[in-house]
Amino acid sequence: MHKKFIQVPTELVNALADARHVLVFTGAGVSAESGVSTFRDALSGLWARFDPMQLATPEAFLADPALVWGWYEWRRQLLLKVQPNAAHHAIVELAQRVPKLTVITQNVDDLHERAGSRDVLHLHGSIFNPRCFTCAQPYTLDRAPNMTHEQALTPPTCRHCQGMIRPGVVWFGEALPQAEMEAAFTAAENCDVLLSVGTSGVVQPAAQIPQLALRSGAWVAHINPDAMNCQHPCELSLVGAAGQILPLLLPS
Ligand code: BV8
Ligand code: ZN
Repeated sequence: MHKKFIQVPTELVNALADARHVLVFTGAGVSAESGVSTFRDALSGLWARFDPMQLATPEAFLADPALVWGWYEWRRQLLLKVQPNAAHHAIVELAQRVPKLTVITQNVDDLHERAGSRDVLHLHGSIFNPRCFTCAQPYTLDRAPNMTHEQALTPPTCRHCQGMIRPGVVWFGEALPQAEMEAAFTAAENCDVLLSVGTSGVVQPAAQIPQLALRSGAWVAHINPDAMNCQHPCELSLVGAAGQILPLLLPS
């Protein structure tokens, strides 16, 4: 297969070279080349009959704690077996070449941190930080779940109040963490370039971040195998995989 040459628009090359503050906003697509299925990919096995929107809710957890806890433990176990990919590493490299870089992610994995990114803002929490559903006390997961196949798994109980332990993620219908939200919106208002990497831009309120950056005068580049329809003169769509495109954007 001939290697597709991706032409990086000069405006973006120049904007990155002059940028004081770059914001990288990521979704599930940034982890796709690590082998992590994106959020909208069909769920597998036990959960195949569900839409993630139905399972990633407090109601679904209360209705069937083992079904939902099992799904997260299965995902956590898979995450323990994968590595950050070229996209995560390019973001770490970019941070060395610009005065200030902020990473904001919708993902609940820790691949940015494992690649070396620092102070990553998790708008939707982390699959590695469970807490008590009742008293919100953090719970320490002592090891990888020994799941050989997709299965329902009874959640542990809280050592403080015997409540059920839940994943430390933001479910649909739940508020995003206030501090991370505010920091993300402030970064969007103050950045010179926002790279939106691997997100379908469907989930609110996170999806407002690229729009806020555009309105504040930043360049916004969407990096996604799906072309994004750009409405604004400073909005670009770079069509391709994050692991291929991000290394091309690194200022010399
Ligand atoms: C809230 C954690 C209020 C769980 C997640 C306005 C209008 C309509 C609805 C709403 C609205 N405001 C709020 C809502 C409701 C809802 C919502 O947005 N619904 C949508 C779906 C219509 N929002 C909420 O409920 C939010 N809460 O608003 O609360 C409130 C306020 C006060 C008090 C109480 C309540 C909470 C939303 C958070 C939900 N939790 N995750 C978990 O992970 O299990 S969101 C979930 O979707 C993931 O975090 C995921 O990251 C996120 C977004 O999806 P993407 O990251 O974009 O992933 P997706 O699969 O969609 O796309 C992947 C993309 O990658 C694709 O475009 C693909 O082409 C691309 N790609 C593939 N390969 C590559 C690639 N790109 C680059 N390189 C590749 N190799
Ligand atoms: Zn508790």
